[in-house]
Amino acid sequence: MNRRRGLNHAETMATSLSDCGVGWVFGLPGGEISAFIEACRRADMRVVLTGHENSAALIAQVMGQITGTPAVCFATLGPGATNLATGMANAFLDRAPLLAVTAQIPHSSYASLTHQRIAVEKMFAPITKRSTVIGDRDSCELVRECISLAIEPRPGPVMLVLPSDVANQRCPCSDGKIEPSKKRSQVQHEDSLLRLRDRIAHSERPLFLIGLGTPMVAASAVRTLVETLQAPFLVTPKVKGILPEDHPLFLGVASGMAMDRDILETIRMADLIVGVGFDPVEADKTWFTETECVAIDSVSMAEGDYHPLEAIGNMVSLAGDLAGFIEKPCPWPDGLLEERRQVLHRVPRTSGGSVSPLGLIQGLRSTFPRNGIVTCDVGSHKLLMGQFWRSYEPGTFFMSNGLSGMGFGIPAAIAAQLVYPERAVMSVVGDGGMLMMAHDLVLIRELQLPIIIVVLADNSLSLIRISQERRGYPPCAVDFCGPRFDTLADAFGIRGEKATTIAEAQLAVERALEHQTSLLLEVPVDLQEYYELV
Ligand SMILES: Cc1ncc(C[n+]2csc(CCOP(=O)(O)OP(=O)(O)O)c2C)c(N)n1
Repeated sequence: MNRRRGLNHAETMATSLSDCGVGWVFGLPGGEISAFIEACRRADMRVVLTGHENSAALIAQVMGQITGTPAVCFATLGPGATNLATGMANAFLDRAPLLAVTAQIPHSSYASLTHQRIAVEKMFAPITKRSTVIGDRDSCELVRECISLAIEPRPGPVMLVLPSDVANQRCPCSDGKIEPSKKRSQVQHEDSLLRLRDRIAHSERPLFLIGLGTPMVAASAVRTLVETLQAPFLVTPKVKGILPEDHPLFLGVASGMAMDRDILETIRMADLIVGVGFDPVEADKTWFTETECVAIDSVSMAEGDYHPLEAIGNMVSLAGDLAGFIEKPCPWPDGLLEERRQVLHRVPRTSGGSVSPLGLIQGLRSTFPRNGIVTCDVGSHKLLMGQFWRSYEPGTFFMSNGLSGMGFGIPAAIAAQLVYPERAVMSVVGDGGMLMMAHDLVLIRELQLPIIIVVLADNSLSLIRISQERRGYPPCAVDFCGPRFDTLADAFGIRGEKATTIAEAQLAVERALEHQTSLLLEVPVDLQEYYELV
């Protein structure tokens, strides 16, 4: 007896999601999505209200990234769906597994009703791996297919559009037992791996570039590969911590972070880039047109101007096999290695009335546990966090870098804290990003999450201010008079503090860590330092 017989589409979707291990559903409802919400509630999933659909999409995708099982975000039709767009685009370009469900006006009145009618499935097609309307087939099969699609490389978002009348209609049910869909078999190409090995053997100064396609489980195999060749490595921001950044072969963080000119010079000094899960979606410059590249990855990354000699397959086996094929190490000269390491060394600015952002980041790092999880938002502070925050373990650093969308930092911290209630979680954000996502404070309080948010307050969208000035324009529409973030936090029922020195900031963070309480810490920073570092 098929236990799904007689269920409607909403119930079938919810049951299938739950059967696939989906435990969390985030969103902001409208009346038309009610049947789906009720079905999720009955299927024992946690249904969580967010203050904006973008937060729902961001929380769910970071949760999916950490756990490997997609979480769900939902929205109502029309404006609810359009509000999901930035979060979905973020999942698309940051390669994060995510399943979204939006309502749609009833199928029966679609042709006649124009109020709130947006062709949601078409709107989301370019920013999802698949975008489709529920109704003409078994929703259980469809949900399972979509979950597999969201997870398989490159991971990404899938959109399911549920017309409100279809939600309550009986779902056609395939009689046979539905097996969980199998992952595609990973074919390993030994020939390409050997060609790649030969190319590495002919190189004099290879440089590893480890990117977001490297799964956490491959960390140890990748470390063996790097240490076997004894060549230095760069990481991209989205995979910070995959190898410890106090490793003697670590030469910095590539892809548009602070000190990018120095990183590009390091890249130019190499005669071969060995990409490991490197995805050019993180590169804001096309240095790969001038430098020869080889790469291992789970899917081909060849696109645009990036055409490396690739070996495609399971990343753990590829890294392990390649390490086994390497006949002799190829280290860089000691002096050069040291010089490239030193070039990134920067001393925080001491002049200026307010706190140095770099000094603050270094101070926070020394206070925060080695395995603590940190997220950041988008802006000047992100470029410093990417380069100067030291990460030591896989999965301990999160930023938006494919889309680079403001608003990412706090939802990402919420996801991390929900997955790891016992671990220290901190989000470092600009004041612009904080204001954009202030509604998330409601959720932090509601779920009693001991997240520490540090706001680098400079009363400016500083990255854009700098960009305008570098283009020869006076600053326009970038400066603002921010609120007192400590009192804002109080208004939300969260502890708020203001620190005017690095030592005060460290003390506040230490206290919050000790008492495991949430904290919104405002630190007025000196934006002049950004002009020197970004
Ligand atoms: C949603 C979105 N809108 C606009 C931008 C363009 N943008 C990039 S950084 C930035 C400024 C962020 O300001 P703030 O949060 O104060 O951080 P800061 O630059 O001062 O560190 C803006 C507007 C963006 N990336 N994402």
